[in-house]
Amino acid sequence: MLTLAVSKGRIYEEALPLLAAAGVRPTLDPDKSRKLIIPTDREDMQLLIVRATDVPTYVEYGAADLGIAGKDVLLEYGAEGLYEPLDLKIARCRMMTAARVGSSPARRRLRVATKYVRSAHDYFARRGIQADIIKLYGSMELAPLVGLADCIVDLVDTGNTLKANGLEPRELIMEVSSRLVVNKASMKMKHGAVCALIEQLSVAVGGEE
Ligand code: PRT
Ligand code: MG
Repeated sequence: MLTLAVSKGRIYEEALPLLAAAGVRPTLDPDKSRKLIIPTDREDMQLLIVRATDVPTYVEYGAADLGIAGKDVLLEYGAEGLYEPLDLKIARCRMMTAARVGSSPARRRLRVATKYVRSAHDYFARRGIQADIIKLYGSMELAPLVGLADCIVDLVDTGNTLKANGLEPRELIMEVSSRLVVNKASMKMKHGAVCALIEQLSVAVGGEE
């Protein structure tokens, strides 16, 4: 049995066609069912519905053989304990800094609010900028409006969320997409099945990997 951990929402929606091309079709809709273990029409494969940020945990500990997670999540988690064999090129967005429209650079030590503490820290350190990183769990856009921070680091897709809150994107930190991750022991113990799936997904993505 192969188990794949995936989050509901945009990653799940965009992964469905790729999984279907690899012959994996869920037999339940996780939005209509309360079940967290979703069978598929492949008897040797099931899906686990978990929070996006929990995907690496399930895979590293072997509770799932495989997973699909955003590069943003993998960098925060520290993915040394996982293989990352394939860029699925789905759920794409950009990790960016953003600040109030027209605001000038802070004259004191920069304060940055984000849920991406590690990526933000690395980004400002690489650029030689001293910054205090303030960890938030959501509604980051609020922080610059109420003086909690000078800027934020967040994911941007259409830019509508920033705009609606009087913020503008500033610097691009990285392009983000979702990756297939594999448990290290599963890669050895279930080598044939895991590699066959990687190959099928790779063809579906249309990449040369
Ligand atoms: O939402 P929930 O709290 O359940 O969990 P989650 O936010 O971790 O999951 P989900 O499904 O929202 O995001 C899963 C993954 O999708 C992320 O880890 C990213 O890799 C990827 N992704 C792609 C995005 C976006 N695009 C995105 N736009 N994740 C979040 N957003 C958010 C962004 O944080 C901001 O709040 O959408 C808003 C910006 O969108 P625009 O279009 O207004 O710019
Ligand atoms: Mg979300």
